[in-house]
Amino acid sequence: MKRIPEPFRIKMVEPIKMTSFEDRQKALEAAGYNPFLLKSDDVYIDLLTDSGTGAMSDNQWAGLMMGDEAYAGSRNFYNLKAAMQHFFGYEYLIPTHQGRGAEQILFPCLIRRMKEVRGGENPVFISNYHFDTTAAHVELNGAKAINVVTEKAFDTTTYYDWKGDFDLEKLEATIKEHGAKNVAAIVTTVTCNSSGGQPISMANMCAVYEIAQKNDIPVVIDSARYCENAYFIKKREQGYADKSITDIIREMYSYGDMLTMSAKKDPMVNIGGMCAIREKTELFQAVQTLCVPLEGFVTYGGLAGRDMEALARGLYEGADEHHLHYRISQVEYLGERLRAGGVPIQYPTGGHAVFVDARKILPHIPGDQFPAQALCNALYLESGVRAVEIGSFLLGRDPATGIQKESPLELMRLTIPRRVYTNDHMDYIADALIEVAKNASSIKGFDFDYEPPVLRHFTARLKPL
Ligand code: PM9
Repeated sequence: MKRIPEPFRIKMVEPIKMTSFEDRQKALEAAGYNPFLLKSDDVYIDLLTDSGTGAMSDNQWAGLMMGDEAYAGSRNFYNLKAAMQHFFGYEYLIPTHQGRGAEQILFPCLIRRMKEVRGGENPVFISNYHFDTTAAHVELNGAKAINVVTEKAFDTTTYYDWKGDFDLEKLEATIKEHGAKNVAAIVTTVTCNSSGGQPISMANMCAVYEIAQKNDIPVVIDSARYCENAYFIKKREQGYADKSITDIIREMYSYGDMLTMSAKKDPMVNIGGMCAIREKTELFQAVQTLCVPLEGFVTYGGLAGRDMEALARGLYEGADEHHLHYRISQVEYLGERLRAGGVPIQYPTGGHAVFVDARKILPHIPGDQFPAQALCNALYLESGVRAVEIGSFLLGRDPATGIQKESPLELMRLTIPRRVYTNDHMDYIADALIEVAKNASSIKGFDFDYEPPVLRHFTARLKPL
């Protein structure tokens, strides 16, 4: 597997330090065996998330000095709006502090619109896969979050180009079952984080939009990793090899009516998000109205002017093809090294992370003892690498019955921050995990010491069994 050299020079460094096995044992115990509760200083390589952890460029840092911190009408808002229109073609922008900020102001308005305009009573959202905060905002607003991703996503060993695609038959059947008037929105997540950072094809996005239009349902594009999705389309889908990433992004967003974005991912800012709507409708006015008390005035939405400037510049850098080629190749390199070392992963490797199939490595640990969490803890102890669980621990309980939901997959996500770690770091991670997997039979499961009622994986404490 070829290593693509970094398309940047390193101008500033941030020291990281390796700790001893004993230090890590103590740190993990103090953190209740939940890597979210570790201190960053106790981590050598941090693969918890690619969200807000990327390295900004000199151009973005320079943008911070150009902040116009006027309370209203900051010039940076207009720069952001111009960049947003350039890529997405949506005219109406509301900045937010991050992705969930956009969800919290848009989703209640979509539900109200569904009730008042379309006469629905029992709101549901349908997605290829709702990310956990997205599902939480759906549920906090009294609606149901239904996922209809292709079944192929759950077969980690078999290669499939589009493991982020909607199962179109299931989508139509779900609309029929609940009644179109009750579907507050269809959420197209690009790339599909929960199925392994897997892309959705242009053909599938187009078909989803046709179904939505036929049923008068709005389509929201959850846009955390839209550039990575566009790159996969360019590389894998017939007819796109000669198109620019910008043109591919524009076509992708022609198959949606609005977007929410966690800008902490592809546009490489440490904080920021957006909600944008194609047309000026009552919906836009309702979202703006909610933005003021929940996020901030409509031209800053919780962001400083300087943050909006860094984001405006990041939208261009995230869509640069050289950057994307290196980015996707680095993640793929780690995936291929692990596969060569006998570690089972979601295959092909996703855009932002390698998802390791913990169920296959630890078949002796049942779902309710959190095998992927156990693997994260074992990897941390071995190497100081912090990964994150995407499985039963994250999924939680059915809010109606309190019973642990059954997770289709138990995954450990090795999430690669953008422009932060070198290819040598990838080798270190691969060597460590291959070693852990060799001794998997000695790894044990976990039970709760403390379990919060909502989004429990962030703050829960565990005890080893
Ligand atoms: N995703 C992630 O690590 C960060 C939070 S959990 C450590 O994958 C999608 C597809 C996401 C996402 C966050 C959000 C929420 C929405 N959609 O974190 O609020 O992957 O900016 O975005 C995380 P914010």
